[in-house]
Amino acid sequence: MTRHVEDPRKRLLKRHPDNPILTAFDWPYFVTTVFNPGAVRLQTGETVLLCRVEECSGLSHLCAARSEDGVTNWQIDSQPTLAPDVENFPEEKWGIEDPRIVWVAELEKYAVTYTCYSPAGPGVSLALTTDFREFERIGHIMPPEDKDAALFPRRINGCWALVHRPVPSSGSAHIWISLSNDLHHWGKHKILLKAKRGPWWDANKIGLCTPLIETPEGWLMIYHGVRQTPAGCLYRLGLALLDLEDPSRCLLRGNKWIFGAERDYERTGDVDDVVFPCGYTLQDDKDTLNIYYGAADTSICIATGSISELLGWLKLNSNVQDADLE
Ligand code: BMA
Repeated sequence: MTRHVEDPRKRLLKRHPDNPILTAFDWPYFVTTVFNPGAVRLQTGETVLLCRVEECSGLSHLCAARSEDGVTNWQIDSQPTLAPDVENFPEEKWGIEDPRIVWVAELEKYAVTYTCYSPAGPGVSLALTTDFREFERIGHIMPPEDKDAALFPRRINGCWALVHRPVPSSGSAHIWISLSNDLHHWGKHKILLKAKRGPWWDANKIGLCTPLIETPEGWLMIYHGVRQTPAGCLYRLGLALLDLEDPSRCLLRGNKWIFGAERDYERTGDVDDVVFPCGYTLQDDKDTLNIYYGAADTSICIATGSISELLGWLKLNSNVQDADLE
């Protein structure tokens, strides 16, 4: 179908023509689906994706895929790169999912936050690595039900900070921020962004997508909203801007979603109508983002966007009251 009027969001995120860039058919061992990858660009310029891989059991592990240009010629590990370690970490009994990766200069390590899943429910775990071959597990840092977590890349006012999404036994699932002195013990829990109510695209349940993007104007946050409909859930993406020195303060919140399932590979799959980014890399111009996302819980895709355009759009399409509006 073709629209007669131009989309006022002007396609802020542009899909790569080669999407999906990775599917289960590319894997060197037999898997069901690959999706929701964390992403990072190494000093060498190489892109590493830590992909969520679902096995035929239904359980997931993480597997690294490496590429020089971040789009083609992926070298995929011949076996799981980070598999559940159930003996030492029983919270991983039902698998590990949806990693977010951040380079932490102070530690000279990458911090990988991921969902640990067990009969107790999904929680948040943290592991550190330098090379995506060996991992040092910090372990289970947020108990169930909690997911969609990323660490900030540096301490803020002396504390490590984590964005995450606990699910209460009743009511809406908001995005929270928590602080720590040592990465193990977390406190000062505070709601950062509330799920709205009623017909809003980001009503009832929201969650962080990629790690926060540091800009001179604040931390740019891409988050997902889960719209419940009689036909199922619609996962869509929106933007918010957090204060640089106090990221629990939301400065701007977009009043429309900017990206949703539209192409066949996003609309149809194991879970229809899902776009779910967990990672981004920055191109050499320091403005263009490669956003890596899972499509329909089945494959891996890229969309590109300009940080300055995203910020420009956010300024025109939000107001301060929206940041708090339920
Ligand atoms: C969320 C997460 C994601 C998944 C999405 C859609 O709750 O579990 O891993 O992509 O649901 O199924």
